[in-house]
Amino acid sequence: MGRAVVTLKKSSKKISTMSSALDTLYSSPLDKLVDFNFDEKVANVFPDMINRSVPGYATIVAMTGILSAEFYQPGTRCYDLGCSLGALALSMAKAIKDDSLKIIAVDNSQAMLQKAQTLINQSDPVESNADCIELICDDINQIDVNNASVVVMNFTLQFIAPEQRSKLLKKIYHGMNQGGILILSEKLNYNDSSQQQLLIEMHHCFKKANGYSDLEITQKRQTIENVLLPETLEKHKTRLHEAGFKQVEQWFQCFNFSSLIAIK
Ligand code: GEK
Repeated sequence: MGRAVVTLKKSSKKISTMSSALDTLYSSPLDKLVDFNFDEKVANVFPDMINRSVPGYATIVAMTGILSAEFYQPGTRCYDLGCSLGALALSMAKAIKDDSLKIIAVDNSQAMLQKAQTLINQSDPVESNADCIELICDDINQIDVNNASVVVMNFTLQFIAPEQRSKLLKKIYHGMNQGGILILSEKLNYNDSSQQQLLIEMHHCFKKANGYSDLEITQKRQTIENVLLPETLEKHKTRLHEAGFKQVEQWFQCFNFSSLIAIK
């Protein structure tokens, strides 16, 4: 099996710096706040950004390896949808012991995938088993999902237009084998306003404890609120059942960040 391939459907663009840096993107007052997007600047600081912003991120990455090894069925595929730098794909590749393992990792940000490819190339081929990862640059609404026993969407569905979410989950369900698992992690919303406010405050405490200033927290919130659209836990559970999943369980929550498993 060859090295992982980046199938870039759009024109390829070179990343100037590949090292993971400290996220200071919102540390100075910005004249104009534009909607958050996963460009080269974000890709360059992404590991720092997600670890300091998403409570429990490292735990979810590690547990995804454990769950995927448990639910993987030999001869099937694993998918990491909205893979960013491929952290979940790498966690699965390391945990699943099968020479015929194939992991399809999809993202529509070229900047993210260029950096993911570099990280894969830099990883130890024996220990990481990263050769089994195929990177695809595409919209997850457009790709086919086939013969899957493990599908991961780690904080990706929240960026998909709400009216497209059911269709996407139904497609995933139909592309999975019986007994397969979908691991879905999302930021949550609450219908009760005091609960919503409390959970948001706790999340902001977490970010401040990780070194983000009030200015950084406010500017990031203003740029992301039009593109990251969280929903309630109940909404996610209902939609997963409607897609056909027979068992849906919340296995993790830290503040307003949660992860669910859905079994076909
Ligand atoms: C991780 N899972 O490290 N098609 C493909 N990719 C998309 C789409 C789409 N329609 N919309 C957004 N993305 C990763 C973290 S980040 C979450 C996932 C966050 C991609 C987008 O380019 C980005 O890389 C990813 O989804 C969301 O666990 O930053 O909060």
